[in-house]
Amino acid sequence: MKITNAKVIVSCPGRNFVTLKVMTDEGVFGLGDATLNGREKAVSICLEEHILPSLIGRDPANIEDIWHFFYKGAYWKRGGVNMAAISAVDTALWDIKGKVLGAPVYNLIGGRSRERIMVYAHVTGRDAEETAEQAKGAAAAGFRAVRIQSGIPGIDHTYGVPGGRAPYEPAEPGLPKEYFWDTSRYLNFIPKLFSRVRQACGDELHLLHDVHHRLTPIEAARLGRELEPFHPFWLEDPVSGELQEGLRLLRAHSTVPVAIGEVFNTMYDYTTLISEQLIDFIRLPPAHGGGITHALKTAAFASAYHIQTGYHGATDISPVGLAAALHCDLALNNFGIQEYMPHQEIVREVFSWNYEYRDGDMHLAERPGLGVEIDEAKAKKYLYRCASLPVNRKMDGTLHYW
Ligand code: CS2
Ligand code: MG
Repeated sequence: MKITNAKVIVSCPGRNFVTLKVMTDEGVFGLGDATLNGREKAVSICLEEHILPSLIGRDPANIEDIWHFFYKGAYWKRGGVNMAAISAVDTALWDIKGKVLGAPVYNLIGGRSRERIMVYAHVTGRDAEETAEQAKGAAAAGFRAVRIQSGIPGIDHTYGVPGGRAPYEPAEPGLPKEYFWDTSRYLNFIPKLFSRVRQACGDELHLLHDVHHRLTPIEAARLGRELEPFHPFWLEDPVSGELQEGLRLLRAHSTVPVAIGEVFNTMYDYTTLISEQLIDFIRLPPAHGGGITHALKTAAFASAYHIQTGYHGATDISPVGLAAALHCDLALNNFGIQEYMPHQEIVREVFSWNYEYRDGDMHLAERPGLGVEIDEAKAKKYLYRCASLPVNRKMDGTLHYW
């Protein structure tokens, strides 16, 4: 069997997605998600100019060898753009293998380890009261885990909290907007938010919170310690993960579980974090972390240290990327939880998929390969639109982490 052709499909049904389609001489084709929010064109050029010419002619069965050809062969290893491109190739090859063997991908990587995949929903409100109401609503709708984000008194705009009632979409039209941030107001408010939500929802609902890299290690330690009485399921990205040793400080002062890695791109970004047991959940999803092949290795490395998966699943991961994560979620013993942020309805015009949300869990139907299709004619109708993630400044204008 040979790869005869491959193409990159850039489409914007409500938001930008980059999808790789790899075709073979036997008519079987595979899909991979190459979306890198705000850097979509960089990945599509990387694929078209630097990767696909060397992919054509290879046997799609040899996934491991092809992975190493593009990883080691690039010389410039790692990096978000290169790894998003490799991830897409790898995912498409697993899709092809599943279709050739007539098996869902999860059956090729160990089979079902569980019946269903617990997900967490995004819950946001303009203040603690509204967030608590929304969390109650999500629990009533069946969610057993919710990520709570809220407007913060004294800060005009808070990440992930939409202005109106429309669902939040990461990336806004045009160039990056600039928002303002105040750590001290944030730190004073978040324990109150948790207290209010616990009061409204009781003890059983799992509560998660995304700090979005904005604290220093000692600030994160304070937050972790103050949130302990509300037993969060996790604190996400409390500190920017480039400083892996920084997490030691948080660990020394708090038992709050920590999730890190949605902006990472290989297992090597995790070496200190995992080997010193400084975190509890890995967030790097197959779509950005070297595809299914490298996700399995990262998860195996984590499992030796009792660390679980909690893959990034915001809407900038396409249905193809989310399906790749769900196959791993079903198969991996050290699965923890999966982020679930439903795509806009319009996305269904371009993609169809085999997963379904029911009662707090995701369920995967038994279909060969990944189980996701793309309608290329429809995809062409939605042209790429420039959209960006915002940037974040402290009140005095200093550029801060976003
Ligand atoms: C967030 C995302 O889902 C999350 O945890 O951090 O909204 C993230 O900011 C975007 O996916 C970035 O592309
Ligand atoms: Mg996050």
